[in-house]
Parts: sequence; C-alpha cells; structure tokens
Amino acid sequence: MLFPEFQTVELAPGALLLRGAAEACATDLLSQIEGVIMVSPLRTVVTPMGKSMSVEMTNCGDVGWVSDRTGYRYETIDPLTNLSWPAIPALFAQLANGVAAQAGFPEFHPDACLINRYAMGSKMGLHQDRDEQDFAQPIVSVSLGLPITFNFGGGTRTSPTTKTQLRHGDVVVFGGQSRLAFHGVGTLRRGQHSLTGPYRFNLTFRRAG
Ligand code: MD3
Ligand code: FE
Repeated sequence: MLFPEFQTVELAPGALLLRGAAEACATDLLSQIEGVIMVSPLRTVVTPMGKSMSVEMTNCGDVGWVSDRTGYRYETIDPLTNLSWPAIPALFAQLANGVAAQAGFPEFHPDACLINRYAMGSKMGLHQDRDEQDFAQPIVSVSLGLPITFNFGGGTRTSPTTKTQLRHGDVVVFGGQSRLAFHGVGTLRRGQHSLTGPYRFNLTFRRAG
C-alpha cells in the first residue's frame, strides 16, 4: 500500500501535516535520491549575500532551484554538470500527487523537486519560497532521516512562529494562506538514523513554471 493510515494535523490554515505518510516508501525514496545524486551531485550554494548555505542541495525535474551571487532562480540546466537535471522519479511524482490530492490539490503537477541534505549543524533561516510563478500551486515537503525543528511563521518576517518537529516520513502540503508563510528549520542535532545515518533529507516538490 502506498499510503497506509496516518495522522493528519493542520499546522495552520492551508498547511496540512501527514504524519509518517512517506514512511512505507522511505527506503525506495532514498534509493531514488541516490540515483539523482549520481547524476546531479549534492553541492553547497552561496546566497546573493555571498554566504554559503549549510544545507547541501541538488534537484530533479524539468527545472531546478539554484542560488549564486546573482540571485535565486529556476534553471533547466544544472550549473555544476552543464547537463539537464535528472527526471523526477515516478515514485516521487506518485507520492507528491497523491498527498497533494489528499490535501485538496488534485491538479498539482510539480516540475521541480529540490533535494536538501542536512548534516549535523546545518540549518535554514526564516525565508519565503517565492521564486515560483503561481502561488496558487502548493509546495509538498517530505522529511527523511533525522528529525529537525520546523519554524513556521506568517506573512511577514516578524510574524510569530510556531515550532513543530518534522520526523522521518512526515509529509507537509503548504497551500492557500500558508504558501507564502515565512518558514525555516533549526540546527540539525547529532544523531544516527537507520536509513540515513547522520543526515536528514528533505524533498520539496514545486510547480516553478
Ligand atoms: C512553507 N525547506 O527547501 S520543509 C525549502 O526542511 C525549505 O528543508 C525546509 O524551506 C527543509 O525551501 C523546510 C517545509 C517547507 C518547505 C517549503 C515551504 C515549508 C514551506 C514553502 C512555503 C511555505
Ligand atoms: Fe522554503
């Protein structure tokens, strides 16, 4: 069964957490991630501010999210390899479409999947995801491996934030009012996970174009 029973929690209007929804397929997701990384390796990117991000990234899909001194954008060619990004694996698409439909977005067809890898000490500060064309399209997030504290804010950088633990197998659909909410994650603590070792992976499925 692709989606066994799981608990659903509305974190905020438009943000639906499906606890453990990806747990049953986690091993397969991780082996597909390995395959993507063989074509488009994980890399450290710099922000337009010139700071290196502590999270390593790569992408699969028609386009991938890139950051450098000149800004953030989606690109059809991986700047590291000068090749197309690998295609979104069928299992990824099946999971993203299935959970998006469950959350009320049956028309969601992602063209980008950003893969983030967190090692001990990696974090991601509060930001909005606004490099996509259509904010009516949700973003689907899948967490694998070590847990992390997710900070979820509101429409402005100074809106109050709530903290939620994102654990192995958790899936969150961010649509509606939550689509442009400020969000980030705390520092990954040292740990060992049976499937990912010292790491946490996060997949975010997006409709960029
Ligand atoms: C809320 N990733 O890749 S996942 C990101 O754990 C990102 O790697 C974090 O923020 C991570 O941009 C957080 C949860 C998440 C992802 C995208 C969102 C929450 C979101 C987009 C809009 C609103
Ligand atoms: Fe984000």
